[in-house]
Amino acid sequence: MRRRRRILGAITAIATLATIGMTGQAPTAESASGCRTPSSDFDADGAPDVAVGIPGRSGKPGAVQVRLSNKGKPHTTTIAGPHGFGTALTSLSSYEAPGDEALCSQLVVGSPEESTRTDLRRSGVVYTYYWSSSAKRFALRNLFEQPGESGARFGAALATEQRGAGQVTSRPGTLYVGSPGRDIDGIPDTGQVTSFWIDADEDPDVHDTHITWLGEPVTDAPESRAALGSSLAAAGGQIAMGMPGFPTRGRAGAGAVLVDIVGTDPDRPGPLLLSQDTDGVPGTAEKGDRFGAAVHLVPGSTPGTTTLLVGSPGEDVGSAVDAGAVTIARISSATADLSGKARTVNQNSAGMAGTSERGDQFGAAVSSMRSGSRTLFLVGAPGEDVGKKRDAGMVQTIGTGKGWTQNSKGVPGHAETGDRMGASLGGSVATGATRSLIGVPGENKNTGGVLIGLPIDRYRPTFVVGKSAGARYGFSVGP
Ligand SMILES: [Ca+2]
Ligand SMILES: [Ca+2]
Ligand SMILES: [Ca+2]
Ligand SMILES: [Ca+2]
Repeated sequence: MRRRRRILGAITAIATLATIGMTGQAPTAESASGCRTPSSDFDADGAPDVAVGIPGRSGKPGAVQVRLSNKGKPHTTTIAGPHGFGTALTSLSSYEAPGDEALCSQLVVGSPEESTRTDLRRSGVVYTYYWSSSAKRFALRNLFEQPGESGARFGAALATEQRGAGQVTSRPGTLYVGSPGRDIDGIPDTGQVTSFWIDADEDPDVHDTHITWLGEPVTDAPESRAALGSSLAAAGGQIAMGMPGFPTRGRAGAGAVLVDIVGTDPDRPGPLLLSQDTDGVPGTAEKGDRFGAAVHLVPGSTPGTTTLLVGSPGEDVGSAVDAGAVTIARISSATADLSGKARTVNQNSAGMAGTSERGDQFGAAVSSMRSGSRTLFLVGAPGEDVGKKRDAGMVQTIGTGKGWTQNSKGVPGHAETGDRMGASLGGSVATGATRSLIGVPGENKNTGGVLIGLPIDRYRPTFVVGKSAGARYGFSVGP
């Protein structure tokens, strides 16, 4: 068994802001046992909501738009922020006791390009908001950052274990924050993941529970440009942390993923280092594969295991450079070991739509969805060319032979050069969402758009386009 290798985190200096006008709610018998609405339901009306990150391009301001179901009268609200605000999104609970129901689905926004200090650049900030039903707006609850380091990009990725439909949680969730540009021991861009929980106090404190970084004995030493925390996923009691720059076998940018068991037991097994060099994982670790550029976890498809999807958008398939691949691995819930052999698919594999071509970047985003009683794995290939339209993008499900571009029947819009459909994915079942969310951040000269749902099971998807040129609406979608 691997030893626990965690470097227990000293509590780092964290700025918090006082809560803005939290109104206490009287506990009721019905709500006494915790959060009953799914994570994706920010306004707690029983229907999932959609959050869209609009981080802006070329220094333009960022924003997050939330499309609330609002008891059948859809209400759209936008939170403005600096450039990069909305790069990552998730939903977090701070529920501790009856009366904390308004904190069950807080919106968490990563803003890695900003800094609250004038002597720093791109150190990164994370914000939390709660929906104020009386004020009809998201109210800032707190913001926090790590001790200063320019270029750390704290908040470039976020993950929390989500609460699906019918699930109840009664403890604060653990929020994981990636800082892929963090330097450890002076080694550039080693990257770091820090976990937090945020209490339910009126003047909330952010508690950091541990810090994960690379080094003895996970690896021999922190690795230059590993970029740990570039991607994150949490589900089934596990956390997957992508480090697409990790030099597996000494190959720059081959990439790897750390998978750890969530918890505080110091005797629990240490994290698994998974790469294309791991026994039972197909393929070969090569320069620029970027294994771990995207990760997604699906709990419980086989009892006692969690299914991990890992995107390698830089994988070459034959002579097709950066055609991309996705690895599907089952991870033991008890030990975080690989369970059985992993498999890898690309667009040339049986049961896959399309053909592996140069620059497809299949696996740049990975997620999952429900179709009838089946769980399907969803993959984005934002570099897919559609006819002569370069990088129009495509999404597809593994093993079904099905894929969709904006020229597919039932998909609104048109495949155009640079749309990059499938660059981001959200709306997995684990959040309580009922429809997949597919980012099209390059739509209309980087105005961006989001496709809500796919034309399957007789569903008619909708396509929402942003309002501001260059804003990249749909760079992230969630939760
Ligand atoms: Ca809702
Ligand atoms: Ca490879
Ligand atoms: Ca292709
Ligand atoms: Ca288009």
